Amino acid sequence: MKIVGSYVSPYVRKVLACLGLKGLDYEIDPITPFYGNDAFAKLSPLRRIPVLIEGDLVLTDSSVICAWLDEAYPDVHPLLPASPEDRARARWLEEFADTRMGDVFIWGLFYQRRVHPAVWGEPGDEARIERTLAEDMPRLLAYLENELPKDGFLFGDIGLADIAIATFFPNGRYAGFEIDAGRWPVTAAFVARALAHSAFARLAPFEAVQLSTDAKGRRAALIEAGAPLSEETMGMKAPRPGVMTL
Ligand SMILES: N[C@@H](CCC(=O)N[C@@H](CS)C(=O)NCC(=O)O)C(=O)O
Repeated sequence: MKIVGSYVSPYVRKVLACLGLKGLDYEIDPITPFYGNDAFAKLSPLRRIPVLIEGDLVLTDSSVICAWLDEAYPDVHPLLPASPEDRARARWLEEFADTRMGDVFIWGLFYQRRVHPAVWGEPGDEARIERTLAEDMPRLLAYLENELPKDGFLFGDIGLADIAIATFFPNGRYAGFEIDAGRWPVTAAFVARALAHSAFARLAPFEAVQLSTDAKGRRAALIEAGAPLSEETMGMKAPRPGVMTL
């Protein structure tokens, strides 16, 4: 099984955490989507990561990939709870995370502070960052504070909904945002619990390498750190705007 996408994408992290829960081996081509070549564009019509490839099967979108993983490997660590009602709520929380948390954490913060300057060599949108921190983030955290459990995970053992939510917080931190545990104690404790789980914790060293290296030295440094890199990459040297940034 091969995953295409950078270790610091929240959607790639979500898929890798689910693969970890299921104990499945994979190799990874950890590209930033803007550097994807024509072969990548063929596999991922929106030129987004993650992509999963297994033989002739090519899947894009983290939710599609995780749903397939759960259906193809149902016996080890099911990702969704058992009852139809709980499954529906888990799917809603996954959708909320993918869509709204993606807008706030990624397009409002991480993209502006880390990706845009690194890829395009110019500062991100400061007005958008300010608005995100002042308005969007508090509203989002107020919602999560009511939805998340005080102890443990949403539906017993850690599962897809927990992972889909927690995966955005490392990107917040990489963009200089730390959750205020005094104001949002339930969410802060939940996120700390989830990120300490081995499904996430074992990925953290590779994220550190991804963030601290440039495109030239990255693959060698990741291999040195023990990351299961694919032999070939779909990365190229110059970036191209994505569908959302054209
Ligand atoms: N709904 C998609 C979102 C994937 C996504 O937006 N990935 C980002 C990286 S974090 C990306 O590829 N962005 C490039 C772009 O939108 O041009 C999923 O769940 O996989």
